[in-house]
Order: sequence, then C-alpha cells, then structure tokens
Amino acid sequence: MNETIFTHIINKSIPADILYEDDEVLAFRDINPQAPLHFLVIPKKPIATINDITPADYQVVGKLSGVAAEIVAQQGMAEQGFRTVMNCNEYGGQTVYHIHLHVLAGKPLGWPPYQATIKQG
Ligand code: DGP
Repeated sequence: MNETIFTHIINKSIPADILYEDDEVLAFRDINPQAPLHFLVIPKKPIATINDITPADYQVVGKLSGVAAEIVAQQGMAEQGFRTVMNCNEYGGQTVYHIHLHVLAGKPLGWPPYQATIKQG
C-alpha cells in the first residue's frame, strides 16, 4: 500500500483542518498556505501520482474539482476566481505521493509559475 502523511490524515491518526469529507473524498487546509484560502482535495484511495490514474479512477478524480468548487463557493471566493493545481513528480514539484488537488483562492495569483531550480542528471 502507498502510505503517506495523507493516509494518516484520512485515518485521523494525525489532525487536519477538514473542510469536507465523504466516502471517497477528503478536503483539508494546507499546512503551508500560499493564499488566504489554500486547501487540498484528495481521493481516499491512495493513488500516488497523476501517472497512476486508471479509467476506474476517472469518476473520483473528476469529483475532486467539483468538491473544490463547492468549498470555494461556500467560502464566498468563487466569483473573484481561484486556481486548482495538481503537481506530478519531481519537475511538477510533487512532495506527497498521494494525489491532491491544490485549491488557492482569495488573492490574485501570478502566471506563469515561477522558475524552480531542479538538479538534473
Ligand atoms: P505537493 O508539493 O504538491 O506534493 O504538495 C503537498 C502539500 O501538502 C504541501 O503544500 C504541504 C501539504 N502538507 C504536507 N504535509 C501536510 C500535513 O501534515 N498536513 C497538511 N494539512 N498539509 C500537509
């Protein structure tokens, strides 16, 4: 099994500020917020990266976006706009290998993303 820190958040063995939960999906505030509202939406199924998504996962992966939009709307930040991001592997900046949709809202967000320096080779 692909166990990560998010496994412990799902199991409630470590605490998190949970915004939404059902049988398939959990949403909780990011521990290192990059915007006034920054939370993560994850499937309870431990899928390591976007590369590991199979057709059987398409329903729950789509649900992550729907739950994200519902929470932003509840927080009154939908009309101004927001961003969702799912990082993948080293170049994408992924650090926790259980897929998660970042949701950032409450301030104007720059684009394109900053240039990170990653050691190659
Ligand atoms: P990424 O770099 O895309 O893999 O993002 C991982 C995010 O997970 C990062 O923004 C910080 C967040 N995170 C890591 N550990 C914890 C934790 O224990 N609790 C919470 N709430 N967030 C965490």
